[in-house]
Amino acid sequence: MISREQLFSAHPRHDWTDDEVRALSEWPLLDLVFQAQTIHRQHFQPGRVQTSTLLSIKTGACPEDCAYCPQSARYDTGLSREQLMAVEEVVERARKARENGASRFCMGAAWRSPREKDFRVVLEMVRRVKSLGLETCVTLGMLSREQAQALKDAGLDYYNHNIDTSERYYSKIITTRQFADRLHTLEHVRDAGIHVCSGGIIGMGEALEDRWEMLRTLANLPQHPDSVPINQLVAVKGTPLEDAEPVEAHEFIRTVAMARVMMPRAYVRLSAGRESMNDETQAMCFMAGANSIFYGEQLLTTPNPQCEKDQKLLTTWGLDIEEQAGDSLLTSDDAMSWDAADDEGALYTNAAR
Ligand code: SAM
Ligand code: DTB
Ligand code: SF4
Repeated sequence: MISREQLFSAHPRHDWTDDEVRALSEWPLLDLVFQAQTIHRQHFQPGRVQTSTLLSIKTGACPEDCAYCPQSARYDTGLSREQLMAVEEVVERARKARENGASRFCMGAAWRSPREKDFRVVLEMVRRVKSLGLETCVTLGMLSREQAQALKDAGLDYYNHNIDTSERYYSKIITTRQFADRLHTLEHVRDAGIHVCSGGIIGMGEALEDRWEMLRTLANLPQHPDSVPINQLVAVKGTPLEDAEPVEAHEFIRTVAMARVMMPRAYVRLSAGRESMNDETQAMCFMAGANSIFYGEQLLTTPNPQCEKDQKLLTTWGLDIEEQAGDSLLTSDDAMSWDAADDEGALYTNAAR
């Protein structure tokens, strides 16, 4: 019998078992959300949301066959392919994102892995965006150890590389690379000392168990990702997943709550798919421990809510944009002292912050 104490400890763990994750997946939803919020408050100042703005620096014509992706060259999604953007244009877009209140600027490229010539341009983008005082993130596909180190040396803060789904469902979604390739790139990024951003997509026809297994893989990595994007599939016409069944709100909320419980010190990001979510669902996700969003009217190639709409959403629910990147994450000393204190005391003291 798996106890409440066993599942809902605030201490980060890397040894989640199948049975424990199944127990979380069957836990009464509102109690799970309550537990996730309680754990959230033991590690973060409540009510703060981190914001990242995305820019597609190289769009379309990707050689990979990811079934969800409008940028694969194999599917006719009507997307016009574009060359790698010029550094100055990227810097200008980053400046605008900063003016709008984003703290991190995330540059995405439709590559299997970066070629040397392009990679040098990206290094310059990272240096320039960093010099604006923004945190930097890139997602460029698979990386070698040397490339990860070069990005670190250029000042990169985060690398996004999603495992997307469970290992067993992976081959139904992507055949041009292996699940293990994803884990190798994550290892290179981690070893270079870059913050890892890794999550996945819900709503690709996967079984519920695939979602839980995906979270278990992330939580059992040697270090939890610092940032965990939970994407709801944006079903794009022309992709093999264009007719995928939409995800029900309660399933998405449960996935967010489980990510929070299993990776208590990660920023859990409400990522793609917010255009098709109502405000109440998003609020419930924040209640379940989500504390990050993509902010700006465009994801990579598909729409995201307008900034004004998101500002209203956050104000309505009493949430603030995190001012300094990372400043709502309590130090681990603080977090441990909450944990060491009597449970109820810890909850109320921390909630008053
Ligand atoms: N090419 C690089 C790669 O695959 O790692 C970087 C860009 S890729 C578009 C980044 C991530 O976006 C994917 O791993 C996937 O999780 C997410 N993504 C792509 N298309 C999506 C869609 N239609 N709905 C939800 N998430 C999507
Ligand atoms: C992530 O997990 N989601 C973002 C980002 N990382 C790169 C991408 C979402 C893409 C949605 C489809 C599109 O706009 O092309
Ligand atoms: Fe290419 Fe990335 Fe899209 Fe896959 S997800 S097709 S690798 S851009």
